[in-house]
Amino acid sequence: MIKTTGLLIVDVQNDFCPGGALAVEDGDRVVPVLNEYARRVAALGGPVFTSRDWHPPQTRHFRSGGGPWPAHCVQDTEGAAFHPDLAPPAGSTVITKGDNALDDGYSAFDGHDDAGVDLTSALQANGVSRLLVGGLATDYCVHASVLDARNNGFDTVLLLDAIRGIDVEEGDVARAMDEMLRAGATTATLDTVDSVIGTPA
Ligand code: VGL
Ligand code: ZN
Repeated sequence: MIKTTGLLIVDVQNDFCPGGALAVEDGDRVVPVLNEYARRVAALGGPVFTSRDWHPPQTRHFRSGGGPWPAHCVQDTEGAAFHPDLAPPAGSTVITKGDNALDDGYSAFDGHDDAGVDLTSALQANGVSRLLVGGLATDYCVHASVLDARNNGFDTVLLLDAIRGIDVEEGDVARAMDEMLRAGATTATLDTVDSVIGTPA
């Protein structure tokens, strides 16, 4: 059976890149790699989704509201904008999450497109059965999104060369990796992904 492959690019936003409010070390290094994955998926006719953390100024997610994080990715700020070099193909879909003051919105599957359609429905509408996942941060939003992708029945491929983590506590990234693999995620890199997703005929 031919599988349609989609790509989910998680939270490649200025605040998660060096210089940002919640910078992930080397977070910006995923950008050119993800652009190449996006090119390959689009060449196969697959859809590309880019999620964005999109918090209101006051939210339970921030320390100011009792949560764990400094303010980051506040709606309509420069920090919430996608990294300027991220170049998803025309027709890609933005998935907004964390936009409710009561929700952390770690998972892209808790988000919605501009029409309010959730990610699972959007993937199903595109016939996607296999989902490649990369972006930021490995131990938070990538982790939550990969586990939800598995729970929603998608073949889920974690892109090892296109993720970076925070490691608030040392070992967080390793634990997150372990959980994603135990949940049935497989892995690929740019060197191996063509053997997973195929190449254009
Ligand atoms: C994220 C912490 C707080 C993420 C978002 O995108 O991984 N991490 N909000
Ligand atoms: Zn956040």
